[in-house]
Amino acid sequence: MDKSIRNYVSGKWVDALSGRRFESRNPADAREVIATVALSGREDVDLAIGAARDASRAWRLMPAPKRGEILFRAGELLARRKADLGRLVALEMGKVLPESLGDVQEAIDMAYYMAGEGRRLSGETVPSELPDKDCKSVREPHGVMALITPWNFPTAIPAWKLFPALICGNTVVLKPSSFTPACAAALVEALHEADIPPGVVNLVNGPGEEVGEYLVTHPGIDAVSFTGSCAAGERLESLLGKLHRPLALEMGGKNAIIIMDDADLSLALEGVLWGGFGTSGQRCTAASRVIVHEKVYDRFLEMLTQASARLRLGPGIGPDTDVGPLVNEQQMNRVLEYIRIGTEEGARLVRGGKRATDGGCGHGYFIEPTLFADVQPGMRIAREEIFGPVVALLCCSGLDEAIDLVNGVPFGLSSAIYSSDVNRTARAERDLQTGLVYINASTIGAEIQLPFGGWKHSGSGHPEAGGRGGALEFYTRVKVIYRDFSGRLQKAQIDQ
Ligand code: UN1
Repeated sequence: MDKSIRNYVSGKWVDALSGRRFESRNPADAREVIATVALSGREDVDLAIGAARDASRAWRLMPAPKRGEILFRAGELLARRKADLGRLVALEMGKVLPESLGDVQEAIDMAYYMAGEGRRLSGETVPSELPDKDCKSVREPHGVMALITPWNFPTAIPAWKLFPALICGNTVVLKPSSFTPACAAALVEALHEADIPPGVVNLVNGPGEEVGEYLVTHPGIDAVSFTGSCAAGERLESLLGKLHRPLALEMGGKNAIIIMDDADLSLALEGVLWGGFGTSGQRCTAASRVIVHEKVYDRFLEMLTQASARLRLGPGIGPDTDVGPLVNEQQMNRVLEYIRIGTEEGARLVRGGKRATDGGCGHGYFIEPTLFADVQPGMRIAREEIFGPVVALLCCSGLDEAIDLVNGVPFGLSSAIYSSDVNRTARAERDLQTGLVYINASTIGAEIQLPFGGWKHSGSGHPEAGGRGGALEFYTRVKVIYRDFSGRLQKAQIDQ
């Protein structure tokens, strides 16, 4: 497969003005080019923002249920193409096919859900303290939004941002990760075929440092939503703070699963394998720490060691693959570096730890599922996000210590507890300081109808997904309207 991916500006697929292109390659076999892609410069970003500005007024004034119909049609197109898109995700990003299909399904779900929000988008009406006066709040779009999306959920996360932004009446410029441009283009193609008016959605491709920064700081942008690394998010925070520009950030995690001595260990084992090694650990919600009660620690370690040895590495599209490649060489090297750090810090490497090159893995970026035992809370591998198939096992003496360990890192995205004691799980539910808490389930598996957002360094407090209380808060701004029909001067707080 070798696609040609262009930018999408004013309803047309266009090359970068410079004519330059870059390549998107298969991480399971880097010899294979998946797509050649328009390499944008500042002038391409200017055009995209100009198109979004021109389209802004008409889109804002289109009734939200009508906007919803377009989103619904895009959802139907995605659903019809799910099998092909799933394959594309597996090829370009590397995750296994069932997960790739799930990625696409999440985009479809979001399209349908946000289409329905077009008939809700509610504000408030409340009584006035004065006679012959009414008060209401309405939700209005920001205007033109820049959306910056990562490679690990190459259709789901762009959809998390696109569909809420659009239903709320914003026009957008999407800058997807330059490692998964074909997946993002497929999503935009569905909107194009669903007859989204020209200029409402625009797509520019290129690396974050060049194109992304220019885009988000551009005077033509009104608000920004970003998902990606902490380092990039913090940089955006400092740049956009000065511009007083609304910014939603979803960044890293150092998520943990607690396993109590009364847990169903087989169920917990499945949760750890899925949370730790699913998507090769490349999820912001990945379970990279497992905190096990001392009474079951040795037994669980043994179970996990054996089970992780059975995981099969291979290309995402392979029917027998359990764990796919890392997305690129840089990520692979970063993870290998963390494995070196863990060993140097004195953690006990019980499984994996190396790049895998056997059995058809020779030209891809594979790392063996890796397990460190006896990890101490102060170690870097227990505190920093690794974003790879590396799980750190820590031991605890009871629930309070386990909760302190979960909370004792700068991140706060997701956490989980396995226990059959309802009182213990209730205490965990109350005291865990993460935006997502799972009971007897792994750290991953968020559903789109509820907000998704991290606490502390994991996010900026503007969750994705969900409706009111979730994405719709950030993708709109609130306007309060007071209407006085008394025909005389009335003064709030003063007239009694
Ligand atoms: C991410 O971890 O980067 O919760 C997003 C899940 C998915 C979304 C995860 N629905 O597993």
